[in-house]
Amino acid sequence: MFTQWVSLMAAVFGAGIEPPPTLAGAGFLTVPGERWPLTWHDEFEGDALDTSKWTIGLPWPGDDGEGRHHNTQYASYIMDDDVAVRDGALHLTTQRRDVTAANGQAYHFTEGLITTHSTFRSLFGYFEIRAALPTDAGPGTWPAFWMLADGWPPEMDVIEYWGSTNRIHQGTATAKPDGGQRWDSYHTSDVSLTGWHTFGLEWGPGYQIYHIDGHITNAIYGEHVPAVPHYLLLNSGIETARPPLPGTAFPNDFAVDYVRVYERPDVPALLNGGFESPALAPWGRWNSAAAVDYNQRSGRRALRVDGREGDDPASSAQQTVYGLQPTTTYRLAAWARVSGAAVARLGVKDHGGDETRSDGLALTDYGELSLKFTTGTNTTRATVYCWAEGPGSAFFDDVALEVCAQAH
Ligand SMILES: [Ca+2]
Repeated sequence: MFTQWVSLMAAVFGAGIEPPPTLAGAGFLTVPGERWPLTWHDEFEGDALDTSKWTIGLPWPGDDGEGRHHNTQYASYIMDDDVAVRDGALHLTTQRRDVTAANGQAYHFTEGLITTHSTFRSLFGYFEIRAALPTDAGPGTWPAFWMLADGWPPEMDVIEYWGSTNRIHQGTATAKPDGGQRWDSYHTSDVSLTGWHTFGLEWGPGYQIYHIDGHITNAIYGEHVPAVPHYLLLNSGIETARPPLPGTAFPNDFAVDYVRVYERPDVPALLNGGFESPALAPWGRWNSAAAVDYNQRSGRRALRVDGREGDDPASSAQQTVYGLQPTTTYRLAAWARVSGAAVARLGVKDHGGDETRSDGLALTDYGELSLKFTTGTNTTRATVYCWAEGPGSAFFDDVALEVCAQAH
């Protein structure tokens, strides 16, 4: 079935089609797609794996000592002949067959696994594959597109699929400060995964946003988000815990039409500055702060914060921006308007310098507030906030942070 699909897709899209040089038009990114250049990709044309890009086998010894078997979670042994390029796609196969490792351990299933461990790593970016999962094969399959750094964790799973439960995972494992691992995961068995789909990850300073077909599935924010280069892995696999049944179809294919990596433009990672996300994230919310669908300056929503009223405390929204350059001056700007006698206040703190504010008075229509601040010599973050002083409400929209100049 997949061979037919792939042949059809290759006829339609393959045969030397160049990938888009940018992500222009991709509306799901936090930075306009025009600004994301294609930096690394494999379209899997031709009839052989491009060994300038990929290496077969684990980049660590594994429990067989030769990088051909991960650990006891896997029932499959990695074989070169489970990796093939044909009809415009990569095919990572699993097979039911008996093989014996050099250390004498016998396995009853095989898989394909390739990595860019020795050839390519990226810090941040947008990573996407277009792939067909073996959804018709039955229980036991465990294909994945994932990313690792040296050591574990971190691990990022752009797509991980278990045939036993038709379940997927997209998410990131990181080390907890006090030991152990933290997983920021999205799991579902409720999406149709038959045929071809794109699976993507946007990754920048302090955030990661996972996608299926351009729809956000999992957004992770915070200082724990990895900030070291990662390499790519693709594998078909067989799991030990829920092994194949007699009816599981072999061989089966994890087919990958392409792998594309776009470089994230080096701009501050202030996110959701237009407050278009109803959940406000990654803005933290204090008291009655909310994304509202009126009084917006652009798009569909604005932020509303309320000043102190009687016993009700003032509300505010704040966001910590990671990945800034130390000793660098930034300009923070926002558009604000007020109702009642409220004062709209835009501010920045925790950036290694004095807390700085800009107040907006009597803004019956939207006006711009702005300020400049300089990060400290060892500070790569800043916390930005919007709040209201006095009775009434303030509305904020189109908050923006940009680098001004290197301080001298
Ligand atoms: Ca807006």
